[in-house]
Amino acid sequence: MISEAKYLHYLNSLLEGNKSECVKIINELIAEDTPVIDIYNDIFKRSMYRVGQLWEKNRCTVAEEHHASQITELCISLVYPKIANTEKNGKTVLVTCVDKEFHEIGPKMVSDFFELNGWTSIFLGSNMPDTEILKTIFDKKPDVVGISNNFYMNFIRTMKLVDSITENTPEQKVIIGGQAVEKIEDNILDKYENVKFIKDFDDLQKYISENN
Ligand code: B12
Repeated sequence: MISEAKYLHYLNSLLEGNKSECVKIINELIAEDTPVIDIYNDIFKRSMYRVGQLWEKNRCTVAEEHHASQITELCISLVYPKIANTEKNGKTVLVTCVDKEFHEIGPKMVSDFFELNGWTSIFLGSNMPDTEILKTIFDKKPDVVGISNNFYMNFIRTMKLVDSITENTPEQKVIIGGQAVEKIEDNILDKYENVKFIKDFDDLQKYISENN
């Protein structure tokens, strides 16, 4: 559990664009052996959601939001050495953003979370064309494909991609996540046998435990 004081210290540093202070706080948490999932949920996710609220209310500029994203991505990579040496279980996940989706922090953390649980993860990042995703599925034959979609305008693209994957590789297990998907009615995925919506890390932990 990360203290409120630590979170607020990080958030203020992030909003000030104080990269070195953010790095210092994360390095301290790592040195204290704070669980990766706590750093991801209670620092990175929470602070970026707060940045989003401030941006919505015009209390944070677009430049400040971009800067906060850059600092967050840097800080996520500081945590990676805690993940890198996890013993592998032979399973592979492919994690990607849907085409025209630029929010890559959430799926990057999802990719790391799979690695923390022993999976090999292929993380493709933002704005991936469907054809390239399909090609990678054919080449790498992942056990699971994870698709990320935060911007609601891209939801139609997510469903198109899900349709292409299920048409071309009907046995492929697919999970989809992100804030755009959260808002969609549950039963939209009912017709797909192998497609599941995953809301957050608790949900993901459950999914991974069932599929390890
Ligand atoms: C940073 C940011 C950006 C950055 C992204 C930089 C980057 N390198 O990623 C930039 C500047 C590019 C950006 C652009 C835009 N953004 Co923006 N952005 C954000 C912000 C502030 C933070 C995103 C983030 O990192 N969150 C933290 C991560 C950890 O959370 P997460 O992504 O939700 O991930 C969690 C779950 O959703 C889930 N999950 C996510 N993906 C996956 C995938 C799988 C497989 C699984 C299992 C789970 C999973 O697990 C994660 C852990 O719990 C959010 C605010 C917010 N509430 O998130 C707005 C937000 C997402 N953006 C928004 C908008 C509107 C935009 C723009 C349209 C703005 C504009 N007018 O240009 C563009 C759209 C660009 C596009 N086409 O994608 C809206 C989206 C609303 C909606 N649902 O449609 C939000 C919510 C802001 C708001 N309050 O309105 N943005």
